Amino acid sequence: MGRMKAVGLATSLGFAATAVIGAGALSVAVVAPAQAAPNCGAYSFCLYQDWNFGGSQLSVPYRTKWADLRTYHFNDSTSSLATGSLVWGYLYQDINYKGATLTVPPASTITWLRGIPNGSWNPLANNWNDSASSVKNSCI
Ligand SMILES: [Ca+2]
Repeated sequence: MGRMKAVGLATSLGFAATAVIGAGALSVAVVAPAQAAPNCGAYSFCLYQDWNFGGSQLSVPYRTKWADLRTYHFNDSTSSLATGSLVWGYLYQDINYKGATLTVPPASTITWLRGIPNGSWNPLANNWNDSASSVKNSCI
């Protein structure tokens, strides 16, 4: 779910080259549109199945917490995210708000959670890609 998808849609808006991200022995140049389109409302905390806001979207409403993302078929699936301008988002690595926590301020976007470390000792699972198992929107 966090795998790379087709890259690049030429538009008159141009592109912003973002980063070169190492993937094991390989390095992949990532080019993303200058303006992403998370389609996330001001009060929502939005999770996306694929990087760059692709794939299925799960919108967590304001002041809502979901203890087990398996209920929403979104466990260990989130690869990018966005917060609305009026909310804070909280991701948890394990169900019931356990494990590593990622706090996301209002009006944020993270294009690919693979770049966000979670502190795990395991080098194969030490970032937030495909990791979130519970979530809160503006309530802790
Ligand atoms: Ca998890």
